[in-house]
Amino acid sequence: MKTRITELLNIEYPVIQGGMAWVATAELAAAVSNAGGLGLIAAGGAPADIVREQIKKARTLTDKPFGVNVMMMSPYAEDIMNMLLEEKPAVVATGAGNPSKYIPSLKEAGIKVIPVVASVAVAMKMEKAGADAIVAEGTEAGGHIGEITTMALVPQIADAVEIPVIAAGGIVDSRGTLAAFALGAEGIQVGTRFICSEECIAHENYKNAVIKAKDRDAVVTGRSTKAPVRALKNKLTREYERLEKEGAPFEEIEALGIGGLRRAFQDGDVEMGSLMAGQVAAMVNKIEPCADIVRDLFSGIAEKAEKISAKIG
Ligand code: TUI
Repeated sequence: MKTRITELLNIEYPVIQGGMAWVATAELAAAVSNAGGLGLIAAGGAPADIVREQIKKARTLTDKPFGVNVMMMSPYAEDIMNMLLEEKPAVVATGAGNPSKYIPSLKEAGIKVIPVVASVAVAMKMEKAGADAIVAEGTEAGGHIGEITTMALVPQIADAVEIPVIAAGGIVDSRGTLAAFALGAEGIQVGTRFICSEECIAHENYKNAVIKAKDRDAVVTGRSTKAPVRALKNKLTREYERLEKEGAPFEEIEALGIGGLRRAFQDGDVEMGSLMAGQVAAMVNKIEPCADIVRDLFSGIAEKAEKISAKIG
């Protein structure tokens, strides 16, 4: 396949692995890059030296380009950006905030910058600030989310910017890939399906929870505190819902979530852990190697497009 994304990133398939905190380690990133996509190490809430170690580890596992996703709300975001200027990964992706002030120095270091956004206005701001591409992430995604669906967001962002657009949120198989291209994207970002890869080191309880999930199980909490997060329904999300309904103080609601990611991904606590996952969790049914996932995401899309074309005349 050849799109502006494969050309920009020097990769075989236009797929980026989502920057999932705790899940997206050096092992997963290297496996996705070795499979011909672009793997990302998620910095999440980790300090810069830990992220640097992950980059060094990934370099022992792959010769292919990979990136680092920086969560802009992290207290370590600035430290991490400074470390990245030294380590120079091929790509820096960002989420949950505005990376504008870091873009000039990243680009000067030869690093490609790809912000994840959930609105047209922010996409335009990122293009102006010098982003190389943009991930348009719909509300179907897991984790911290915006309000607009992938179906509505991707074409609006594709119309509003010149730089290539990567669609994210709700993409789990080659039907989603084809739909993303139909909406004007030139690449896809996939998170949830990679949780259930062999190379992902997340706890097996968490992987099994994704595999067991049904269509309505990936629920949103935190709307009342303006920090909506999509995760699989469990004791934690029910507790959240109760506190939100009672109008509990902001601090009490927030306190509930602290450590939730670690509890899920590291300890395998499927009751009080935050099992972040997208709406397509229901469509992930097995654990398989990243190479099989990447191949399947693009399998037969030309034939599928032809079938549709024949159907609609
Ligand atoms: O960032 C994500 N997904 C995430 S981050 C995360 S860690 C976290 N954990 C608990 C609570 C909150 C965060 C888990 N999942 N996706 C990308 C994304 N970025 N979606 C929306 C945005 C975004 C939001 C605001 C990007 C930019 C922005 O503001 C830009 C501006 O101009 O201020």
